[in-house]
Amino acid sequence: MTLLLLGEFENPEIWISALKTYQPELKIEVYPNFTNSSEINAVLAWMPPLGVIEQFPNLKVIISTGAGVDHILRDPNLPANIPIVRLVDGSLTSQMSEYILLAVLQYHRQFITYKTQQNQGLWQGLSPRNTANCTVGILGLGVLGLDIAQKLKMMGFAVRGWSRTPKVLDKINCFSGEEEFKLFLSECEVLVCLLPLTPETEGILNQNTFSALPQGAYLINVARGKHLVEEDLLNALKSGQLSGACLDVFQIEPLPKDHLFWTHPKIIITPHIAAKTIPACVAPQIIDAINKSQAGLLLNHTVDVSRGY
Ligand code: NDP
Ligand code: OXD
Repeated sequence: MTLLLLGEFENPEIWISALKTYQPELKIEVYPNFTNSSEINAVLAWMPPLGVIEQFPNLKVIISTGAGVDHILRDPNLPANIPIVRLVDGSLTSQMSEYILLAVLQYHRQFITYKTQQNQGLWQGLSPRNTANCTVGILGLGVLGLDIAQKLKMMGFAVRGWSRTPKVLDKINCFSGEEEFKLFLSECEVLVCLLPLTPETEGILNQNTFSALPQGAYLINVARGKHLVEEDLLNALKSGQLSGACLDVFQIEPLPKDHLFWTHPKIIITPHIAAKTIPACVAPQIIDAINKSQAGLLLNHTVDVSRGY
């Protein structure tokens, strides 16, 4: 049984060592260096090169090294009927919630203005804001969206969420489907995007969405760069419809050196680090997926390819 690491891996050795801690006898190869395509039974992938996965006739499972799977599903030649598994992991969830909490609090407690005032040597308190009056809207109430929704609720924010299917959650105002999208947006002072990238969600952070938000709303995008129409964001910041944005993901990554976002005074950027997979934390679930797929058992966290997530 052989596992192939395929695509972008900053440090394959760390992955190999983490996986071998749990299954020392597992044979692991790193693309493009593999011995025999018919020996590959499992692929662990991040941004796999297109057209490669279909070359393995005895493949039993494709595993994403992250929570998202858009980077795998973009391959038009994926073999049908091979299960795709994504990671659901406590360390990913808590990193994501920490990042969003930081971004929400930075906006809510006006740290960006205080930093400007510091640069000007200005000692001046701004009007305090009542947390209960600040509505944070979460696009996507899945594993990650639900966790941050609950944490923000515990901190006293008014929280609402939007999902594809209806949900009922304690003290979180839930909306679903296209028909309730505008109603959901109408009170979001802060909008957080935690949707998977699918044909339905691509470009969802656009001028129509921004104009349905209260004036001066703040945007946090931690999902995928392709959710955001970047030009629409720049226009909304210029007009004051949005007061600022915190972005972790971009249409092109790494963000090109000459991109306007780098120096925009109302935009905070980070290099796709909101929640980074820690190999030692996720190795057990990867080994479990490999072993179950070989034994023909039911796998956890499989993706519904027809839904795209
Ligand atoms: P889940 O699959 O658990 O949740 C997805 C949520 O989005 C669900 O609530 C789902 O609705 C909702 N959704 C999907 N499609 C639509 C739609 N068309 N309309 C309305 N709601 C929709 O995903 P996770 O929470 O685990 O992860 C979300 C995304 O976060 C990942 O796909 C990835 O892109 C991104 N991510 C980014 C990271 C970073 O470092 N920046 C790190 C990790 C993840 P329903 O509940 O009805 O199914
Ligand atoms: C993920 C990511 O999907 O890091 O896990 O973006």
